[in-house]
Amino acid sequence: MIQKTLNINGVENNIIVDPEESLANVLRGQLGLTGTKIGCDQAQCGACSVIINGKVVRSCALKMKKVADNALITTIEGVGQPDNMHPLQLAWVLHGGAQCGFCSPGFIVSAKALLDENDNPTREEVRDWFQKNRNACRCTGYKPLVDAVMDAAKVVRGEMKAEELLFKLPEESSIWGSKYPRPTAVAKVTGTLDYGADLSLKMPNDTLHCALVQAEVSHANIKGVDTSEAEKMPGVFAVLTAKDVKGKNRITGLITFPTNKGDGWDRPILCEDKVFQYGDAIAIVCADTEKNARAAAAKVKVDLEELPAYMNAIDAMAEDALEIHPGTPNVYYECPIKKGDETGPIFESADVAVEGDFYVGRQPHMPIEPDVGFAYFGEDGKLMIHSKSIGVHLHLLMIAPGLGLEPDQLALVANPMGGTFGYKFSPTMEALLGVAALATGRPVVLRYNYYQQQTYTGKRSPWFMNVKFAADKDGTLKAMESDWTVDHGPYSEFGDLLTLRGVQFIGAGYNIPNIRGMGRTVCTNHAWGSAFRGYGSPQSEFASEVLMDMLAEKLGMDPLELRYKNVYREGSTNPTGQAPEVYSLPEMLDILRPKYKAALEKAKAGSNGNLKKGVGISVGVYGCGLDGPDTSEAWASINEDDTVTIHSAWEDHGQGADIGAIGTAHEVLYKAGITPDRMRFTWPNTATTPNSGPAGGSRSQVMTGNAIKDASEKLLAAMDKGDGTYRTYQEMVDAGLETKYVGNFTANAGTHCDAETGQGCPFVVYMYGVFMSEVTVDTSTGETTVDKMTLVADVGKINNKLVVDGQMWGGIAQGIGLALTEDFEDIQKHSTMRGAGFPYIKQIPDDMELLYVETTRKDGPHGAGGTGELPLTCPHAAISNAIYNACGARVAHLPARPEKVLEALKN
Ligand code: MCN
Ligand code: FES
Ligand code: FES
Repeated sequence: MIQKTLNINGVENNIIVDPEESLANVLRGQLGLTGTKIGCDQAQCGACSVIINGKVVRSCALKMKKVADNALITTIEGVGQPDNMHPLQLAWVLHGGAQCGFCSPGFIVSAKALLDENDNPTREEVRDWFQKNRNACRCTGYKPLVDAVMDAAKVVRGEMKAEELLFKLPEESSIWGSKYPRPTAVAKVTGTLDYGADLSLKMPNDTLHCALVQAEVSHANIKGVDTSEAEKMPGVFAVLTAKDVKGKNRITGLITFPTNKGDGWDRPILCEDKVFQYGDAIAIVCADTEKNARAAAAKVKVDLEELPAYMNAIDAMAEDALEIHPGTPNVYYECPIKKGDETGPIFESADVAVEGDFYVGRQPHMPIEPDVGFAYFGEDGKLMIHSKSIGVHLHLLMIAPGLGLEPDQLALVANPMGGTFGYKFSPTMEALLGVAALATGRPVVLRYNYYQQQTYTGKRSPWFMNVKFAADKDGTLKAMESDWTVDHGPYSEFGDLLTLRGVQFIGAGYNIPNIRGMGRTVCTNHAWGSAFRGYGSPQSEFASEVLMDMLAEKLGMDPLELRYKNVYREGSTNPTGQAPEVYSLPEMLDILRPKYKAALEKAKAGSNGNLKKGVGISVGVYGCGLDGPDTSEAWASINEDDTVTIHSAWEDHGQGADIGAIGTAHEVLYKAGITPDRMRFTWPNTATTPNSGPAGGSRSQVMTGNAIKDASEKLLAAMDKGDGTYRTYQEMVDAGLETKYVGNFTANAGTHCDAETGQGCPFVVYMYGVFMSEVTVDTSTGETTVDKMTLVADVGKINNKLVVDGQMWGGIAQGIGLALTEDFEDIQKHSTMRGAGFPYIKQIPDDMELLYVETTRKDGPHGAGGTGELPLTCPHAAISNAIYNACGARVAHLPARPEKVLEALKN
């Protein structure tokens, strides 16, 4: 141990520290300054940025022995406090810079150092700064962060008053459609919002820290587990294996279709006799500190008999491949699509036909916050599990039997989260925490490091697709044939639902009267497939959108005009035979057309030597909801202090459940004079909040929004005195009226798709987008730069413009990553953010244009549709099409890394 004297945020601290400990851990663990976050813990994300003697430093990578005595350190807490915010923090709130907010303290600290050095930076200098300091954001697409720095700089220079950075309430009282900042924004930008790892540092002293013993091979039989050495390690309280699990020791996918050949009970909590994928948990060590737990975990000996590992669907489908789950074929689910007439004869007589093979890869979610959770027993003896769950009620039912608990013996709570992008639609560590708490009777904490985040959470499932179009010579689509194979990793949960997305979204956006096709889900030994923003649409639509361009070329037609001819209009049906609820695509293409023509001209003029410029477009469509008659519940109550609480389990990954709930309710309740600052929301907790369903499938604004609207309308009606005035809480009580109202919604027009034909009305509301990408390809290196992205979007009426803009920018940025760099194919190489191709600021264009067509959705609250997944439906197809337009390289196998572009150029 060494003693250090540090000046932190103007206060001298004399502290005793381990010289090998990181500054980030000392700030957070010893000094309680949890505003400094730890994301990657590998100097790659900037979440831990602090200023030391005027320089930005990533404190996770700085050992205490290297910190100079008397160093002047500024953390986010020293930049500004909630009641005295720095202009950067004000600007972050105003521009919606904090979505999940996990990166915000690091960015703001970094920007503070920039402005201290240069109070008049250009936008490019701001971008260079964040690039140099490795500040990474997964939610915002960076643009609003640069906007915020530019505004804050004006205040620092004295050209703008700080008050101008405060949101002004619109005069007409309604905040619907406005840029009202989300209620959690101030806590996020000041580092005062506690995320899972922050909360776990504040747990009681008898809390145990867990570490996992994980498989380091992808497929094996387990012959024995020897925990004896680990049990003797310092600080160890217990080493738990499958035999310590009281229940079924399985997590179930719950909603498997009857045609699924498995039983849905294929995912162990702790592996018993087999390892199914790299990283599978075999044992849990519970100890006094995380360090001791991890050291002991390394001493557990696992005797394995390695088996052939099937690392992709094609290998797992081979004749001689072993069944990964003995008794269940590796191809365990198939779903056909049959719409209209047989397509064979149509293809034979068609004027034109095109065919292509496509692949969209294993995109990793890469939230900045790695997975984290804790568990303990509540006063009533209930096992409480806090995590990043985005489906608390769903996950409770998925894990309870495995733990041997009745559902009412367990409660799941969602912590504030640093992004999930869908990986938390699957339970990750919840059941492991449950096992540890049940076996030890103590509070337990489990934190994944970034390596575990990458290697042992679900990933986007790779799809291999073959699609064909038949068309008339005027470009009218006549038929489609499709075949798709989904590599879902070893666990079946939601795999069939994902595969069904191929039925629903290959060819979406176009009226294709006749379709035949077949999709299949394949069990493999690579990372298990979990939901990822877009959920099947980025795979499905990549195929049909690149094929549309191939068809346009064959017909000698412009790609935009070919799409214009075929998009949904009155009388059209989508691939599942459902009439679209709105027909906005023609209008959206009309809006894009002049911009597209100008972009083509600009590209032609701008190409120079090896630097070829090109323009590509694509259409994106996705549904809002869980297939069929999706349902949600929410409550509205008036409180003693005359504030209103909206109770729901709308989980907030970072997308904005807080403002989603409040904005939707306020549009009803402002009539009673309730201002948004007098409205509260709830953090999801199965014991105290209603079952609003998971925050996936871009369903919450529509489903939970409708339930909130219903509850709010009932509350408003009860408050209404009938003379234009409204009751207070006390007047409600005096009048004998309830103060809490239950709201419900069921999407009654929704029907499940037929198992034989895929026909049905799976969603009552859809989102529509038209993407345009402008790129430069360096034909000497194969490197692609995205210069500009444009999105014309119809997500119905907009609840909160700040949120929706932010969703679009952030989703497009993930689409650029999907198109060009992101992958998790190579378990070791792709186990870090940088290794997996995380897009930093310079990879994302500053020029991103958003245009909206707000068509009222009759089934959405106040006309709103969903939004979260639209921006990641198909931006990558526009980029691939732009690469072709630039240089003639058709890359249909993503990501389009330079070597693939060069290879395609040769062909
Ligand atoms: N919204 C709006 N107006 C509309 C539609 C939506 O203002 N017409 C707002 C909503 O109020 C909400 C947000 O947009 O704040 C997204 O709403 P919705 O589309 O209903 O989606 P969910 O709330 O169900 O969120 C999930 C969705 C999904 S499925 C993924 S994955 C995803 C996403 O949202 N993960 C995200 N966006 C994300 N954003 C961040 N920052 N982090 C994630 O992990
Ligand atoms: Fe330190 Fe990522 S750079 S946590
Ligand atoms: Fe930047 Fe979520 S707001 S990572």
